[in-house]
Amino acid sequence: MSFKSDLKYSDITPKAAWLNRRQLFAGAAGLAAGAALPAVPALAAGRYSTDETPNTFEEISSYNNFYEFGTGKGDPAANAHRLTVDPWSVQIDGMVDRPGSYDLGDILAKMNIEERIYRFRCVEAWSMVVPWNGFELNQLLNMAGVQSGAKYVAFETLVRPEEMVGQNSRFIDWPYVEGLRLDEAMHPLTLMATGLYGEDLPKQNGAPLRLVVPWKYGFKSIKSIVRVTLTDTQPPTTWNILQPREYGFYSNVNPTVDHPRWSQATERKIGGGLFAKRQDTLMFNGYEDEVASLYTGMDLAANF
Ligand SMILES: Nc1nc2c(c(=O)[nH]1)N[C@H]1C(S)=C(S)[C@@H](COP(=O)(O)O)O[C@H]1N2
Ligand SMILES: [Mo]
Repeated sequence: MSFKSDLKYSDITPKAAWLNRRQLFAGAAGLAAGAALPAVPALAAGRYSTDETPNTFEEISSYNNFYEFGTGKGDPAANAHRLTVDPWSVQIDGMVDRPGSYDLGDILAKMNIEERIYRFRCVEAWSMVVPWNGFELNQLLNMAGVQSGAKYVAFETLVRPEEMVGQNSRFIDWPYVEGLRLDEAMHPLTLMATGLYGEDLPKQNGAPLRLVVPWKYGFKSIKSIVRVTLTDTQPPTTWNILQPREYGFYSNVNPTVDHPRWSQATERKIGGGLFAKRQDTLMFNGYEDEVASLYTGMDLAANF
C-alpha cells in the first residue's frame, strides 16, 4: 500500500496516549456543552464521531466476520495474513462518466482521509465502537462521475481462493456482494475505511478498502472491495440471497424489528467481560438524527 508517509501513527503515538488525547478532547467538548450527560451516546457537535470509548485494537482485529477466511470468529485473524493487498485496484463501472480500473494508491492520493469513531452493530446482536480511518464514499463516486439515471451502488469483494481459504467452501456463491441505494451511498456517514487506530486496516478487517455504513447491520459493510458499480436496479446482496426471510436489502439497525430467530432489542458490547450488562440497541444504531430522513414514509418492518 502506498501511503504518503512510511511513518505510522503508531510509531509516534502509543495507543494509550492516543486514547487519552481522544478522551481529553471528548471531555472538553462535554464541558463546553454543559454539565448534563446525554441520555444516549451523543455525536460531538460538528463531527460524526461518537464519544463512546472505542474497543481496543486487539478486540477489533481478533473477533471478526469475514467468511472468505472461515466462519469462526477467530478464523479471519488466523488466515487473512495470506491475502496480498498491494497492488490493489478497484474497478468502477456502470453508470459513471469515468469508468475504469483505478489503482488504490492513485485513489487515496485524491481522497480526504479522516478519523471516524463509529458504533458498529452486527445482526448477531454484538457491537463494538471502532476508530476507523477512511474517506467518505461520496468522494469516490464524485471522482468517477455518477450519471443521472443511477439509483444504486453495487459492491464486490475479491475472489482469490488461493489466498482466501474460506472461498474453497461453496455455501456462499462468491464474490460476496452488497449494495446501497444511491442516497445512502452519498450520505456523509458512509465511509470507505482504509485504516484502524491510525494504522493500515488489518487484513481480517477488510484491507485494503472496506465499506462502513454505521446505521446498518455489519454485513452491509463489505470488505476487501475490488468493484463498485453504479446501476438503476437494486443489486443482489449476499445474505439476502442466502436467507431472504432473515436478511433484507436495507438492514437498518432497528430494535423494534426482530430477526426471525432472535431479538434485536439489545446487544452485547464486545470486551465487556462475562458479567457485562447487555445494552439497548438504538434506532439506526444511534444515527437516527442523521439518517431517518432517508426513509421517510417507508414501512421499516416491511423493508427490513
Ligand atoms: N466480504 C465480506 N465482507 C463482510 C463479511 C464477510 O463475510 N465477507 N462479513 C460482514 C459481517 S457479518 C460483519 S459483522 C462485518 C464484520 O466486520 P469486522 O470483522 O471488521 O468487525 O463485516 C461484514 N463484511
Ligand atoms: Mo455481522
